[in-house]
Amino acid sequence: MTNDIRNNWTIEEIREIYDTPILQLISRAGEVHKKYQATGEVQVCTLLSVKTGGCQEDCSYCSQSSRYDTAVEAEKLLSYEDVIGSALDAKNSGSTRFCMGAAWRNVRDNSDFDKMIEMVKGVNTLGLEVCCTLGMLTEEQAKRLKEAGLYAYNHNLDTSEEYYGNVITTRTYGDRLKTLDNVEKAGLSVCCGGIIGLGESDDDRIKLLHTLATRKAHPESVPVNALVPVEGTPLGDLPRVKVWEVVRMIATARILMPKAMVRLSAGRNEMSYEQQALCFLAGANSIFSGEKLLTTPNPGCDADSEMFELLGLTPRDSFKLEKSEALQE
Ligand code: SAM
Ligand code: DTB
Ligand code: SF4
Repeated sequence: MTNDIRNNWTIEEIREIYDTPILQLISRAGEVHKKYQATGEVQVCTLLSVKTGGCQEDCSYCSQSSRYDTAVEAEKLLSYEDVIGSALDAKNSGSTRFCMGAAWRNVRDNSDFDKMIEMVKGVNTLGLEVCCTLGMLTEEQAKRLKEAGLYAYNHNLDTSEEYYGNVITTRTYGDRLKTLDNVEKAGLSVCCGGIIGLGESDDDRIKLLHTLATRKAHPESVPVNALVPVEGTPLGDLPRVKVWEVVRMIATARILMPKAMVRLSAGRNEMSYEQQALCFLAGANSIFSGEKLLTTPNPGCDADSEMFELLGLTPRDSFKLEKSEALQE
């Protein structure tokens, strides 16, 4: 394993990895993990929906699209004080990354964006890695966020380019890729992953991983979400994916992108500690903590503390990459 940071993976190579018998796959991913990551260390992150619901987009999995009749009501942007209060709580409960989400199609140059900029500044001063997920944005908007102290931007590709139109019709895969380029140009850390369980095939998952792993620079962060079926959405009746599928996706991502943080994201609420342990063995090294993700339930802090204790996991420090690079200089 000398040359394992590669961005010339072929679909066939990825398929071969993805199709490996599961225990062999976990074992190989574990070797890569041991070489590039601190085994047993898991970053704890907190999500906050700062602008909930009323979104114009038609993402067929989403509780926040105004096109579907779900239990989520449209709300206004949260106040600066509320957001900073939540960030402080997150820090005090052990989170090192704070991600603010808005149900926007794209960022607009309006007073809400000015307020977001202030929130980013405020959270940054708390010493947390600040992340935002606000929909599509321009290079100028990405630069403004960077100057305010934003560390990372989350923008998922969700699935393969071929399957995308079955899930979302109000924007294209190309639109998403353009935003990722803008995020990169602004010097922000890229967080980009997907969802499994949307009715896609294994080939669609392989193609998504191919798109991520053949970018000039791998995303620093790759969230793997399992669909949380939401009543009222077109995908509300789909069955939940099997844990083996989550493990397979995580392990393949770990092998393809050894240095990335692979985040076990949506879907954890239905997973036992044993099932989550398999995900950590397969290379996941981050979770979202707290009783809510953006709008759906998540295991609370008490359950997660118990799991960390049981599995002997330690929470990862913030800005670890930068700190280790500074030491090497
Ligand atoms: N509006 C912004 C956007 O779409 O980029 C940011 C918020 S959006 C809710 C963030 C990501 O959450 C989506 O890209 C999707 O991958 C994930 N997500 C949303 N609803 C989900 C669900 N029901 N189950 C699993 N993942 C979900
Ligand atoms: C990501 O990939 N997963 C997180 C984070 N990025 C923003 C969001 C999951 C949302 C799950 C559905 C909800 O709670 O509304
Ligand atoms: Fe809007 Fe994002 Fe939900 Fe799509 S995923 S409907 S863009 S909030």
